Amino acid sequence: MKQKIILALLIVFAGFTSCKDDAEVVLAPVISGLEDAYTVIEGVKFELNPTIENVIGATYLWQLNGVEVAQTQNYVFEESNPGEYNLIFKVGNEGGVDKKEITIVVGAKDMTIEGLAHTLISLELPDYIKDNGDIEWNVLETPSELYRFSQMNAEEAPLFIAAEEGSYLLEVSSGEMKGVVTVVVTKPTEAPSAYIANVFDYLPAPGQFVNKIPTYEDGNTHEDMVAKAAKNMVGEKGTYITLGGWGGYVVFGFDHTIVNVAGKQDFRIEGNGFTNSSEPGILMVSYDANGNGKPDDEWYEIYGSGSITAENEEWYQAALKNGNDLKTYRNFEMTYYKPTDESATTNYLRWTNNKGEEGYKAKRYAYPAWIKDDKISFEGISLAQNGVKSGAFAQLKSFKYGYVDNHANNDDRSTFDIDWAVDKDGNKVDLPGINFVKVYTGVDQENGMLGENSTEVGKGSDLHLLGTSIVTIKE
Ligand SMILES: [Ca+2]
Ligand SMILES: [Ca+2]
Ligand SMILES: [Ca+2]
Repeated sequence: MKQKIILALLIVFAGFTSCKDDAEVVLAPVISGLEDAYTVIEGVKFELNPTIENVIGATYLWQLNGVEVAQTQNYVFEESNPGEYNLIFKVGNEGGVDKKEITIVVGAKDMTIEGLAHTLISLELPDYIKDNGDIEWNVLETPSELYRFSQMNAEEAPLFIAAEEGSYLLEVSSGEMKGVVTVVVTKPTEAPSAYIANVFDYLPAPGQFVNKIPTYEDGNTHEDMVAKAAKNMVGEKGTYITLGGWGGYVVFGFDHTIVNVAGKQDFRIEGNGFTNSSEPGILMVSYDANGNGKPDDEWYEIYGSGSITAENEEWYQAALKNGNDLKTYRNFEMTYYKPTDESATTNYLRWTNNKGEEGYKAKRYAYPAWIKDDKISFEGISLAQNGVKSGAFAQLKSFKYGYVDNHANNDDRSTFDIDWAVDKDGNKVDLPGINFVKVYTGVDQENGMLGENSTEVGKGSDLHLLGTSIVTIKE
């Protein structure tokens, strides 16, 4: 019996030593079946099932962000905080150790943002992504094409707006991290008006119909005249007012944001233009970026066909022969002086401009009677002179597109695409929509009996609210 035990011990010992001697044959474990990176959704269990070769005598270790979390072959990952996680899996035995490092990105569950139709909606970035770089947005699915996703304010939050109710699905991503943002757009309790709702300011430059359309009455203040302009222009039955000569302007707005639908004209502004009676007014537009309901935000110019040059207009050669000044002055300034002598028959109303020119306007050009200042100055763009003599009269030729009072009211070219807007450096901008419009007379020209080129501005409307679909005009 004793011998047997000794023998057994010897065998065990021999076996032990032979194990030692055969160390090369105990192979180190090898991990496979794991990716370098995974993306998962917050709060969702995710099981990692690695395949291990050479498991004899193996021990397992999982570390999440440097902290041991398991000693099993499989590991179930679950995190409720979106972000990036570092997971290390180690398997070891006498033969050695294998190690796999994995990045797991936890994305947020779908996020919902609610807002009203015809109203700007700020898309606040989800917390898990807001400090990341390379943020990208995609519009996945929309119930209507009447919407705009705008990167205008992207550093803080992109802007979204829709003209129709429904759920608009967007995707936001930063590298591997992705989330779905659903914008739920509901109807406002009070239906917005499709037409101009407010006139904020009105200052015509001297002109034939100044003090007449609208009518000035003794004692009227500037505020009174702005209210009279509003009385004409606001609503479905809006009619026009005159802006007088070059630079005269009106500022008005809508009770909602007109959506800048991609590839579509967005709004119409009426005047009293018709063929050979075009008195183009330049448009500036803005949206209520600071949300105070007032037009005190950055203005953007609507780039029309003649905003840089009139060379592409059909009447260019005829106007050249007529002796017109066909330059576009991008930084034009003009000052009109209040007449001091109403009995004067000549040298009645003095004007100067920043081209070094000066002169007098005849008595039929009236200075706005409610303005007490002895001069008024305007600055902006001066378009090529479009009036061409024809017999005893002049034909006021139309620019191709992009101006008020330039084509008949029912012509599609009396409508505008907000995507024509450019910033002060001439760069295209991604406006989500507009709340406010400024129109000013764009041509400085007198046309004999017809008088000065003076823009008339009337009713304005939101094409999308009216259900009018006009594809963006190219020429
Ligand atoms: Ca548009
Ligand atoms: Ca504002
Ligand atoms: Ca007109």
